[in-house]
Order: sequence, then C-alpha cells, then structure tokens
Amino acid sequence: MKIVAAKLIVCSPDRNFVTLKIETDEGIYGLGDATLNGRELAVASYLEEHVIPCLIGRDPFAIEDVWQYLYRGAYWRRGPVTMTAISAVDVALWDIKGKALHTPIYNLLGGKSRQGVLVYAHANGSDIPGAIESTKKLMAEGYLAVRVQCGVPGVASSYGVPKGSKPYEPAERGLPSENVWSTERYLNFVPQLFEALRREVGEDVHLLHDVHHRLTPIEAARLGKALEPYHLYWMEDPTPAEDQDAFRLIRQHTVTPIATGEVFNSFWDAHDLIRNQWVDYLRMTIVHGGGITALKKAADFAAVYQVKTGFHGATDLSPVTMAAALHFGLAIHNFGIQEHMPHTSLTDQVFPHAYRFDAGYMVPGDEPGLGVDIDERLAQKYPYQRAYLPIARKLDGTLTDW
Ligand code: GCO
Ligand code: MG
Repeated sequence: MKIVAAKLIVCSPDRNFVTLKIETDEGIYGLGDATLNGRELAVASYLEEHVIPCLIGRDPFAIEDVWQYLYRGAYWRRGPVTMTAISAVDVALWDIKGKALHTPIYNLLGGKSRQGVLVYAHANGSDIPGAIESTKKLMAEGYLAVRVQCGVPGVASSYGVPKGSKPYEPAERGLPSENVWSTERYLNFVPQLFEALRREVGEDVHLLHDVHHRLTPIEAARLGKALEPYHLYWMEDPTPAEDQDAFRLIRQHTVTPIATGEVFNSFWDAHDLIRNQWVDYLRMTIVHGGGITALKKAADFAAVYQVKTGFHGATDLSPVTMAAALHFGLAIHNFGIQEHMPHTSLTDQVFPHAYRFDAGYMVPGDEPGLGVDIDERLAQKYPYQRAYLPIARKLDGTLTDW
C-alpha cells in the first residue's frame, strides 16, 4: 500500500478544527486531528508546506518509521506546532492500518483491558449553588466523575466559568479577551466550594478541579492541603510545569493527587515528573504529544512508576482525537480517567463517530480504525474563523497565567 494524497480540511462548526486526511492507492483513507487552539493555521501550513510533500509514496503501515522521519528528520525537534502535525499524521496512519486489517485501533494496541473508559464531565457555576446544581445534573446524566469550576467572588470572569447560558467554551472568536485574576480570593474560596459540594453530593462521586497553571508551588501546596478533607480525584495543573522540579515542593506538602501535562508536547516535558512520582496522572494528549506512537511510549514509562493517564479532552480536541483517546484508554493497563467535554451537535454532525457515552463510561465502538469520519461537504459550509484563548491580568493589571 502507498500514500497517494493528503489534504487538510480546516473548518469551524461552532469552533475551529484542522483535520488531515491521508489517502492510499487502495482507496483506504485515514484521519488525523491537527487542531492547536488559537494557532490552527500554523499547523495547517506546517503540514501543507513541509510534511505532506514528504508523505507521498510512503508505506502507510510503517508508522514508527514515518514518526521518526518527521521527528528526527526535521532536525528541529519538539514544539506544539511540530508535534501536533506529527500527531495528525500518526493517528491517520493508525486509522488506515485498522481499516486495512478490519479491526478497531484498540486491538492494535494490545486489545481491551477493560469494558469502558471512565470519563469526567465539566460542572460550571457562577457561584456555589450554581456549581452544586451543575454537578448534580451531570451525576443524574450518569457521570461518575465531575470536574468543578466556579466563579470566585470579586473576580469578574475567570477560566472555566461560562459568561452566559451556553456551555463553557474557552476559545472566543475575534482577538483575545481579558480575564481578571486574584490568587488571594481564589485560595480563600475554593476550599469552601468543595466543602459545600461534598456536603451536597456525598462522598462517592469523583470530584476534580483545574487550577489551570495559576498558582506558585507554595500556593498550590496550600490549596492541596486545604482540599484534603474533600478527597479530590485530582488537582490539575497546580503550577506551570516548565520547571518540573516545582512539583517536588507541592508533593512534599499534600496528598491531594496531581494531574498535569495538557500543554506538554514531548515525553521529556514529563520525564522528571514521572520518574520522581511527583504527579499521579499524565494529561498529555494524543493530538499535542506526538500521536498514539509517542503516547504509548510515555504511558508505558509512566506505568513503571504507577502514574496513570488522564488525557486532556476539551472541545478543542476534535472527535478524531476523542476516538483515538478512547481506543488508547480501552487498551493500556495504566489508564486512569479521560476528560469528556461534549462537542456541539454541529461538530458531531461534521464528524460522524461510533464512540458513545453510557453510564459514566465511554466506548470507542468496534468499527475498523478510529470509527470517525468527516463530512467534507458540511465542513465546507463552516469556514475557519479567527479565534483565541483569553489572556488574564491580576487586579493591578499585571499579565498572568490564564
Ligand atoms: C481542560 C483544559 C482546557 C484548556 C483548553 C485550551 O482541562 O479541559 O484546561 O479547558 O484550557 O483546552 O485549549
Ligand atoms: Mg486543564
């Protein structure tokens, strides 16, 4: 089999997605997600100008070799744009292989290790009663794990809190909007939120919280400690992770489990975190971390240290990535949990898929390959629209982590 063509489909059915479609001489094609939120066209151009020309004529079954060719062969390694492009090619090739062998990707990764993939949903509220209501609603829908974000009194707008009645979507069309941030108010408030939540929803549901990189290590340690009575499933991205050593300090002070890695694009971003057991869950994703090939190696390394996966699964990861993550999560032994932020029905129409949610778990379905397609005609009706993630400033105007 040979790769004969590859093209990009850039569309915006409620939000932007970049999808790579690789075609073979046997009529089988594969899909890969190449979406990098707020920087979509950089990846599209990287693929179009520098990667696609090198793919034509190659054997789509030689996945490891193609991966090494794109990673080592470029000379310039790593970085979100490069690694998202490599991921898209990698996932498309796994899709092709599964289709050619008439088997779902989870079978190519070792077969089923479990019946379903535990997922967590997002509860959001502008205040504590709103957050409790939103959590209860998700529990009634069958979710066994819920991430809870809430507006902080005295902080006008912040990460994870919807502005109107629509579901929360971080990227906004147009230029970046500005959020405000106060560490002091946040730190005083979050333990109250989880105290109220546990009182209302009981001890059994898994509760999670995303700090979204906004604290220093010692502040994160304080928060982790304060949250211990409410036994969170995890505290996510407590501090920026450029300095992996920062997590040592948090770990010394609290037994609240820690998840990080959604912005990582290389295993090396997580190497110290894993081998020192400074984190419990690795959130690196297939789309930004170099594809199934790269993540399998990272997950296997993590398994040795009893670190589990907890992959990123926000709406900016297309249904193609969601499917890939579900095959992956079904197969590997050290799977922990998978984020599930449902796409809009328009996005689902553009990407018809076999995966489904049932009673707290998701399954990828048993179709060959990924079990996801793209309706190109429909996609064409929704052209790319510039959109950015917000930025954040402290109350005195200093730019800070959003
Ligand atoms: C999460 C994430 C997202 C990101 C978004 C950026 O845990 O789901 O933090 O909400 O902010 O995916 O593109
Ligand atoms: Mg996050």
